[in-house]
Amino acid sequence: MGLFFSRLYSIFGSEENVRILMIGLDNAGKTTILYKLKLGEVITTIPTVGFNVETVSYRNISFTVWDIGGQQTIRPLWKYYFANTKAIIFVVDSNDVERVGEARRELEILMQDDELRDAKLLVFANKSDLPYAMGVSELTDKLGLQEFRNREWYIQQTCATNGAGIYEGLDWVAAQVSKR
Ligand code: G3D
Ligand code: MG
Repeated sequence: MGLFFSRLYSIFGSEENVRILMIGLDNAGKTTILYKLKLGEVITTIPTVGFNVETVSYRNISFTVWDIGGQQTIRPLWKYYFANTKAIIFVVDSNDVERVGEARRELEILMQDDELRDAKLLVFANKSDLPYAMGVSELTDKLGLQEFRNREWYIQQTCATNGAGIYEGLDWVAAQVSKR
């Protein structure tokens, strides 16, 4: 069992249904990250056509993953996953200059959701190993992170394929949620 889950359990053990959501455009690297974490068995559910949800659970804590972007019709379903969300991990492909605007719009919509108002925001600037990957300051700017003034947020460079940066980011999440 991952250290991350044990830390969360020591913080939220007595609460019901604690959630961490990992979201981003398709191809950002979410599924790769999920398996890299080796948290346990990944369960894939398809609540409706075109909406795949991957979940790893440990006691009352679940780590839930799905793709966003270009699917307005299923957006109303998201809210079923928003209750008790402690943190959102937004994964972006640092190498995809063409879709960073789309990623920003999706992130803005997410951050406006009332259910998520207290959730911490961790951004994984993934695929940082690729030669033309945007750096943290460029992505901070392109994603408009400075505009989230009432939110605790942090951006971490990652490479999901070799695991670099993932635990540093999760440590930030665990430290933030323990401050509540
Ligand atoms: P998603 O779940 O967000 O849709 P995936 O994304 O985890 O399926 O990853 C999409 C593709 O990007 C995969 O390649 C995966 O190996 C690759 N990828 C993920 N993270 C990184 C990274 O940090 N660096 C590099 N170079 N590639 C990464 P394939 O070829 O399997 O589609
Ligand atoms: Mg995936």
